Amino acid sequence: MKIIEYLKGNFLFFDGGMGTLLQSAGMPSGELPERWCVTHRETIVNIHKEYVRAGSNIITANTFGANSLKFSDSELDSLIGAAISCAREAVIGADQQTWVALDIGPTGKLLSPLGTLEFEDAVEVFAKTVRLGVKHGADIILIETMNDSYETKAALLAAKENSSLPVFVTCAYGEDGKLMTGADPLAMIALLEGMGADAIGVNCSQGPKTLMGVVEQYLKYSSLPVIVQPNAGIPRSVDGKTVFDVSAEEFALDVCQMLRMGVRIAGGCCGTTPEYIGALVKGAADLLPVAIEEKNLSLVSSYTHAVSFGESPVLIGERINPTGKKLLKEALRQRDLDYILKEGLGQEEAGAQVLDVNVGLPEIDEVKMLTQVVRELQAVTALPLQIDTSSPEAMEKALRSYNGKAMINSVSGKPESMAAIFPLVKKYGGLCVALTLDDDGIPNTAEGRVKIARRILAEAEKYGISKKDIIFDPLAMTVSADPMAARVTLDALDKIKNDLGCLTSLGVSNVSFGLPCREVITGVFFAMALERRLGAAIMNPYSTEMMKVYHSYRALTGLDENCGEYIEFAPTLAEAMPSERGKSQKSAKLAYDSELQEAVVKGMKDRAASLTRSFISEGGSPMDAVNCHIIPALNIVGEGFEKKTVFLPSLLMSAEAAGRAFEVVKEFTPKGETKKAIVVLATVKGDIHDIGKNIVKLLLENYGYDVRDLGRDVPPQTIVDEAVRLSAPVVGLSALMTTTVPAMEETIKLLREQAPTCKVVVGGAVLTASYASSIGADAYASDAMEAVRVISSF
Ligand code: B1M
Repeated sequence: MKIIEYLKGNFLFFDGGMGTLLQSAGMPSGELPERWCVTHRETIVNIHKEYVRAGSNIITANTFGANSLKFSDSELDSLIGAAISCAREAVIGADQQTWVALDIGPTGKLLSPLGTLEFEDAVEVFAKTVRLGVKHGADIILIETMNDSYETKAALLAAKENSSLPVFVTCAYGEDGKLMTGADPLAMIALLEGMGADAIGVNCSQGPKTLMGVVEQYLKYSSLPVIVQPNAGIPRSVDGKTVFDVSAEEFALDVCQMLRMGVRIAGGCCGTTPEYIGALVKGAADLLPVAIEEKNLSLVSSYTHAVSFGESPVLIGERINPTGKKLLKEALRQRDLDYILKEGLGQEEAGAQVLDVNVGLPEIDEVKMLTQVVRELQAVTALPLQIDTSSPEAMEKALRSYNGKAMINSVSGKPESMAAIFPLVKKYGGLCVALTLDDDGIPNTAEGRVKIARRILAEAEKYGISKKDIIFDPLAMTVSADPMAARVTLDALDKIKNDLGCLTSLGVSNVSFGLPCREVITGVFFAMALERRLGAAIMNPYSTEMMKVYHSYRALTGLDENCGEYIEFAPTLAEAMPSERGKSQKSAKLAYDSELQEAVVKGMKDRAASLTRSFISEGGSPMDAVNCHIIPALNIVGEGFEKKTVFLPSLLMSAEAAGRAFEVVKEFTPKGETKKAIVVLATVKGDIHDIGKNIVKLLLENYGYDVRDLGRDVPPQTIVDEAVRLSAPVVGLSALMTTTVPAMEETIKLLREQAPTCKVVVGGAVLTASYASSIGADAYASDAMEAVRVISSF
């Protein structure tokens, strides 16, 4: 029986951990486990057999790290072939139905712009593994332990483009219930369901109890079979051995509870053994699978979160669209991306929940520009994007690069439009805006528009696109040209909602074209549309009239609990009492002391560099740019990161923006003339923070020191060797994390043994003077200037 058929009426059991068992079988640390499929075939087959005996239906081939970044093409071929044949051999004669899964884990590299691996290169890395999995006869593909939404998308895309096998996807969530790069469960559900995964869920992470909250969310929001494969608790190191806290019985009890709640596929991850899977299968013997319900959620998502349509109206910022916007047109011609990013961030601050992105101008290469703008925007804002283009080629490229499930603007009732856009919706996922117009134009009756909507729905169904992923725009026409225009659109909204049971969206601003005081008419039209349960409005979030309507509507319809958001919004209005207006100005001013600080916090690289240049050109000192703007900005993101309001991607983007600003500071800081002593400088082993160290370097050079910068993550012995080789009188060490201070201590110990005359100065946010002396440093410097003073005093 095909696995998807089997799943309809049964639980499926995966196997458990492989790594722990290989270690107990004597695999030395540092060895790539996939090689054991060839070098220790019998061991691998026996482990698989034990899982088969324990009751596993799915045997996971030992291919977790089998990718072309680690192995040559020919070795990859033979390892994947061997791994699948080991699993295949093990399932011969099994009592239960079994399938062999090609296992795909993360590449271990961050994708650009956070890291160095380009999205399309990641797709190709996964594609090679998938093609070999298909060649060697895998039954299903398991993409697992994913901790970044973008990489997960690359892997799923590769699986879909290179095979027709069922694809299961599981992600590893942290204690905060999010992926390492910030995605919450709903964001992943939107992305993975949109792209057509067959089953989704969680693996690895911590023990089953800690994962309960994440599992509940999967069960509540996903319409697919949910998978759970937890670790046997959190790994700890005892006497050099990794141990896990959750016993097989406890594990089975908790995972069986998840099966009762609705989980369909279960197994184990790190620390689990055949004993755990045996206990789980036994515990589930009397349980019946819970029926899987269609949740009918209309979702779009970004790399952090999803926006759900239907309950509360969604505001889609319309400002990134060159129509009628001179400055934006000019910015597009000049490729001034900062202008566009600012427009995006401004709308986010003003309250938009999704950003429309349209860069269509006849004189620019739209395919290239749209993809670039999407990639840059999604690096600085967490808002989902609505990709708005009439070019199917530009749409496809942008959807491919998009990190989430996008809104697709748009398809129409024209056959060629549906033929071009629906395959993209099916392949990449998306909430598709459908315009009620066709080859005969826009009907001037509500019935005519609804007729087109029906046709669009029927055609979408042929592609396997469900109506929850279509949102109709019955088109707001200009009331000054046709007095009945607004009426017809509003009637069409009603009918689409009530007769077809579909969502609606409107670009509301067009209604007032050609009239004075447009915002007044647009605002009232918006209110009338909301009353007809408009699902989303493409609108100007800077418009006070529109925001007044939006907040009042939510307060009046019970969508704004205790009118909390309205109360927060009211003081920003001109009609607010003078005392309240004061408050509004304060809140409108936001938390940033300067534009440069804001640019670094928001990760706007070019802008951070150009603002630093202006700051210094206008008389500010380079070190003031660092101390008064760049460092405070990094402190803001650092605090946010600690409080979990800022995620790793934003932290990286801010660090990059700080780096670019710092490059400008360097340009304006001439090196000192006289060569003083050599200073060997490094960030210690395990620590990749180097912004502070680079500032120390800059100032030391400025004061004439001959700095030999060894970079970051530098092993203790390398630092010592260099100090000895250069007979350096001073070594400077930087460490930013509590976990890397021991490496600093270790370096100092080695220096004392091998370069006893060398003085050591240490610094970094986690250190204090007393701690520095406790680890044997000669001196501590709280900042770069202090480092210069201390070194001069040696
Ligand atoms: Co990370 N990070 N980070 N980070 N990061 C911190 C340090 C953290 C405090 C954030 C937080 O949680 N609040 C936290 C450490 C917690 C702890 O251990 N107490 C942290 C973490 C946890 C992490 C990761 C583990 C996150 C993850 O992956 N889950 C990861 C670690 C990777 C690793 O190192 N193995 C990570 C990664 C990163 C980025 C890559 C994204 C980026 C670094 C980019 C880069 O450096 N190229 C980054 C950043 C930017 C930060 C924060 C926000 C800012 C650090 C910074 O550059 N400050 C930071 C939070 C914070 O500090 N507010 C944070 C500005 C810099 C000028 O200050 O380096 O202190 P600082 O240098 C000062 C002084 O300390 C002194 O002079 C400098 C100038 O005045 N000084 C010296 C420094 N070295 C000196 C040496 C001297 C003398 C003076 O003599 C030789």
